Parts: sequence; structure tokens; C-alpha cells
Amino acid sequence: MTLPLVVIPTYDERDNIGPIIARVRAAVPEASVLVVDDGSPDGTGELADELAARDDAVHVLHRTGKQGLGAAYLAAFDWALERRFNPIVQLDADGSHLPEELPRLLARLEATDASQPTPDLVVGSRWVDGGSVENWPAYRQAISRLGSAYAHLMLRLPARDATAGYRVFRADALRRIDLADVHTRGYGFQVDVLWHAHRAGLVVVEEPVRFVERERGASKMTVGIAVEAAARVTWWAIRAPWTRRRTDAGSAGRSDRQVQRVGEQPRPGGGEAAE
Ligand SMILES: Nc1nc2c(ncn2[C@@H]2O[C@H](COP(=O)(O)OP(=O)(O)O)[C@@H](O)[C@H]2O)c(=O)[nH]1
Ligand SMILES: [Mg+2]
Repeated sequence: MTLPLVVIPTYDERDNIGPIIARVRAAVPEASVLVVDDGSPDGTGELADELAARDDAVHVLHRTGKQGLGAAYLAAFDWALERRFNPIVQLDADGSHLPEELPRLLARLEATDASQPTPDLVVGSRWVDGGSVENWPAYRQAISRLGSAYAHLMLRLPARDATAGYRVFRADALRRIDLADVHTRGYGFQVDVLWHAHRAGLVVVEEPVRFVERERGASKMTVGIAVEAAARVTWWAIRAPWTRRRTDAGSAGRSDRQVQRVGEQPRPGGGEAAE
């Protein structure tokens, strides 16, 4: 039985969080939503609590202080896997990832052709035929294209859009990734997880998406985040020949890594999803 969960990380997304949750719930009514807020100063977390109080399918994970997108997603993955959600979706709060395209991404997770292996991870890709980016300044496009091309070349990653943040994971596939070994806390997290997925032998497919730059609020992208990602990709590529690629499902199991889970909102009927 599928029980989709859409994870939405937020930092200062007060104007965006209501509309994006509404769009997700309209596009995929059976999907639950988990907002992961890093103590946004603008009150996004409190607003998310209000929305969760009105809708049992909406949950909020509060974390103390801005700890990075990667850290937020790692905490969310633990939360989701403990509650047996499947599949698990990554989606930005700012509307760049269109919830209206989610049914197509979810459908792609089911193999339509018996001769093809069933996908484990669907990457919503800007840089494949049919994919696009709207309203992004040229420099952002250049960083994204160059970064993806560099990661693809250095690591032979199974996706053209290595930094894409719109993703759908099969839960059991996510369990096969050694998340305890994912140390990137900024946006390089996306590349880091893809690299680990590749080495764990996951079947990764790309589905074209329209990426629409945010209209409200500010991007949290910084030069430091891009530099962290580039440095790590280079380091992984250098180290790759000496690290074993794990293709057997059992060997890349999850560890007992502790994640911070502050102020999780237990509510009647919420969160403890059925099998
Ligand atoms: N919880 C959490 N969310 C974050 C953090 N940094 C960014 N985000 C969220 O991650 C998503 C993507 O960030 P954004 O600034 O739009 O990145 P851009 O699209 O690359 O410019 C948005 O929903 C942000 O609110 C963080 O440190 N913690
Ligand atoms: Mg954005």
C-alpha cells in the first residue's frame, strides 16, 4: 500500500507555505505533508502548526536554528521511514517545484515496461529534453548547469540534473542508502545523496520538470554553499577508486545515527501512518 509523504523544508517561507501545501494536497490528495522548519524568524513554523491543526495529513518537524537543507532532509527521512511512509517526495516551499507535476513523477516510480527495472528514485530534471527553467537569472542557470555537468563528469552520476531538489524515493530504496555517510549540509546534499544512491546500486531515472523561480521570499543559496558542493564532488571523485561501490542491498544499511528532533508535533490521528 502506498502512503506518499511530501517533505517541504522551510526557512523564512511564511508567504509560501500555505499556498504550496494547498497545491500539494489538491494535486495528490492521498499524500501527507511534512514541513521541516529550522526555527524560521518570520514565523513559518508557527503558521505551519496552524495549518497542521486544521488538516490531519499535515505534520511539522521543528528544528532549532538554521542547520542547512541537508540536515533538514536527513531528519525528515528518519521521521518518514519510522512511520512507514512510501514513497517519500522532496519539494521546495517556494513553488519552484510544481506540485501539479507530482502525479507524473509518482507514476514514473512504477515501471511501465516489464523489460525495464523498477525505478528506485525519480529525479525531476531541468536539464533533460522537456525540462525547463523559468525566471532564473543567467548566473544561476550557469551555476546549476556547470555544477551538474561537473558532478556528472567527475562521478559518472546517473542523472543529468545532479543538483535537482525535486525527487521521489521509494522508501525501501532510501533505506539502502547509507545516509549516515551523507555529510553535506548545504544544497550539495542533493549531489551527495545521488552519489550514495548510485553507489548503493539504486535505479535512478529522470523525469523532465518545469522549474519556476520563486515569486515571494528570498533564495538561501550562497557562494559558500556552491563552493562546499564543488569541493566535496572533487574530493569524492579523487577518493572514488579506493572506496567500494556497494551494490548489494543489505550492505548499506542505516546506522543508529542520531538526529535532532525538536518539538515534533504529536497530534491525534497524525503521523502514525498505517502500513
Ligand atoms: N529547513 C530548512 N530549509 C531550508 C534551509 N535552506 C533552504 N531551505 C529551504 O529549501 C528550499 C530551497 O531553498 P531556496 O532558497 O529556494 O533555494 P534555491 O531554489 O536554490 O534558490 C526552500 O523551501 C527553502 O526554504 C535550511 O537551512 N533549513
Ligand atoms: Mg528556490
